[in-house]
Amino acid sequence: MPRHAFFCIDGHTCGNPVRLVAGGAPWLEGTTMLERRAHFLRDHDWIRTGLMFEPRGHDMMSGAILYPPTRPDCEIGVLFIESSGCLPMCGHGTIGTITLGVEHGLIAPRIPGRLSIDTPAGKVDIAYRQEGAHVEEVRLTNVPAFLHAEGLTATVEGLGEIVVDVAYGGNFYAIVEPQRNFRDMADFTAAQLIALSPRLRAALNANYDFVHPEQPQIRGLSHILWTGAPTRPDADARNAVFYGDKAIDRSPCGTGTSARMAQLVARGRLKVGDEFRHESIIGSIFTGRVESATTVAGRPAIIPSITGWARMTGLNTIFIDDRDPFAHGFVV
Ligand code: PYC
Repeated sequence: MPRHAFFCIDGHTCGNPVRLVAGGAPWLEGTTMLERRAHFLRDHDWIRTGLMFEPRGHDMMSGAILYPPTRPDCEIGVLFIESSGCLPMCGHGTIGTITLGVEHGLIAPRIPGRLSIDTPAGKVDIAYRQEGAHVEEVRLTNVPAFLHAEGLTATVEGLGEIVVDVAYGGNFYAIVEPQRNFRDMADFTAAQLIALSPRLRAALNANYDFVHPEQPQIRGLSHILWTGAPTRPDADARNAVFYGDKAIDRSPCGTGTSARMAQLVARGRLKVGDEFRHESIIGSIFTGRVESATTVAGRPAIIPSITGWARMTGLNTIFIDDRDPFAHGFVV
């Protein structure tokens, strides 16, 4: 059959899309989700590009595929698929996946409202609040987050010299705080941030190494987190997270908020037990919390949690037809 069908549940988490693939995904080999991710990227990446890019998706498209877990302490395995690749971990993707998966009976926790998921980045604990048929809120307790490097510099055409800290929260983030050549994300349009971000990311990746000290398969700076003052009285800070080639996260970014909290703890601006309410570019909020302190390869780290909500937008049977010249998607 030249036509492949994928049964998807579409939704969004605080504004950023989540396409949960509920049927049609391939079997993957591997004893960890990181190994399965490598198999998917090697042999099946056309499914990601076909479902994420135009004409079936768009620049911001993001989703997940459910698998049996590879570890006994998790109920379900999750492979994240995005326009940017297969992220080790995705916060908004997790909140959307749990919401859509539980509401449709694809995820059945042993204890109502609680489960653990097996992600390429590691085990992530979930607590969710369900009212009737609907999941109202999801809290994820993330993999350890840590400040990886401080005060890295890069020269960015259009901005000049920029100094960043790089922190890990499931992906590596360059965090751009107020400085001589950057005041606040509010001074830029989304299009301007999309133009500047790849230059900053390329300059940092060219000059520095970003490798997880315990999981060397997780490497490379993928995301830029531009900071700003909140516009909502109930938020502590605002951010615009750039990912992929043209995407600005519409949600407050779960792994980005985790990385930001790790950086703020390392800098003495947050402590264990503190909450951090992060506002997105469109005004939606994730509530972060510094749950506890830990270490990663001997360096200080935190266990962050992120709370947010998601809503379903529709059921979507998507065809990828081998005869279609745009079967595997395109980027303009
Ligand atoms: O919520 O972790 C996140 C995320 C990463 C990229 C887009 N969203």
